[in-house]
Amino acid sequence: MFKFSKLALAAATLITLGTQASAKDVWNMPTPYPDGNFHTVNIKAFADDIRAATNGELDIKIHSAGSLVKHPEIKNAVRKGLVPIGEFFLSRLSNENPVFGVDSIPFLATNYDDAKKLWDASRPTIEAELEKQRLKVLFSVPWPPQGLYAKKEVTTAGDLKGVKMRAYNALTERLARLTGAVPTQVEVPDIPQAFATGQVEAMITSPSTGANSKAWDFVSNFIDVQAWIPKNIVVVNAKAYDKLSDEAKAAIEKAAKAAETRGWEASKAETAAKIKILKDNGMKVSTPTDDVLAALKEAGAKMSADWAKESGAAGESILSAYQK
Ligand code: PCA
Repeated sequence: MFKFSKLALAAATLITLGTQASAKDVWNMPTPYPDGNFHTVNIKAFADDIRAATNGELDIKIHSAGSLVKHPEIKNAVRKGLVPIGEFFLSRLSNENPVFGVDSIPFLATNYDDAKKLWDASRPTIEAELEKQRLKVLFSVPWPPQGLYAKKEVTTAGDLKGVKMRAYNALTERLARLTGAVPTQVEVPDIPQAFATGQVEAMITSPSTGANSKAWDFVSNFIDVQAWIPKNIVVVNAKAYDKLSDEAKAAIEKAAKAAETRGWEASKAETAAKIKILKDNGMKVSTPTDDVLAALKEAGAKMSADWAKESGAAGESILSAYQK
């Protein structure tokens, strides 16, 4: 009897140790985008840095392309502690709170300098809002500027009417509607299938996602609109973070800073490299006609006005910090 309880005690101790950071921690990390995508590559380097800095005590395993948790569920999975850490597309959360969507307002920030300014201006609010959900922001990395992919040529505003348009959040849905297109939500891994089955015939996304999806298999035109520069964000469950040793926390902080800097640089390099791949594979790459640009800008202006109304004082303070 005595022997047994001693054994039970030892087992209980082991189990307790297993949940503490001093033992080896394996963290499963869901991400939405494919292995070859530059965000995923950047996150793998982030995990490698942490593994090296902690001598393998904190081992982050990446599960890309929604393979462990589907994109729409990633934020809540981290929030609930089903996984300790995850990546998602920040402006997906604009339904919860418009401040999360500020980087996806058409034509507000369309080059990297402005996108960086907008991130600096919005980061404190976004961090505070996510902190309310016990989510700690580690880093955020932009996609290249968003452009229009279409099966048919789009040279006039009228060419967008009735077009079945892939959307990736509430804002792209709204933009599609405002230009007369018909939106459908499709996650990145499902893009080729959605085009192949005729569910969609156009989309607004980056040269990266176009090239990663082999867009030339299903569309011929890329119009380099440079309409906005949206971001992915990596967050950690605050409770899981708090349990870590000081050493592991420091390793995460350092790796996160490096990942943000590296990711922004990778994104800039990605833009021209992936446009070249689109061209090399026979796609027609063009700049928007005045008519198409005017239609998109008109829609963008409506969306900006709506956003300002919906986001209230929080939005106002982000915009005034951005415009400084
Ligand atoms: N690619 C992702 C988000 C923005 C982008 O460039 C997507 O198309 O869903």
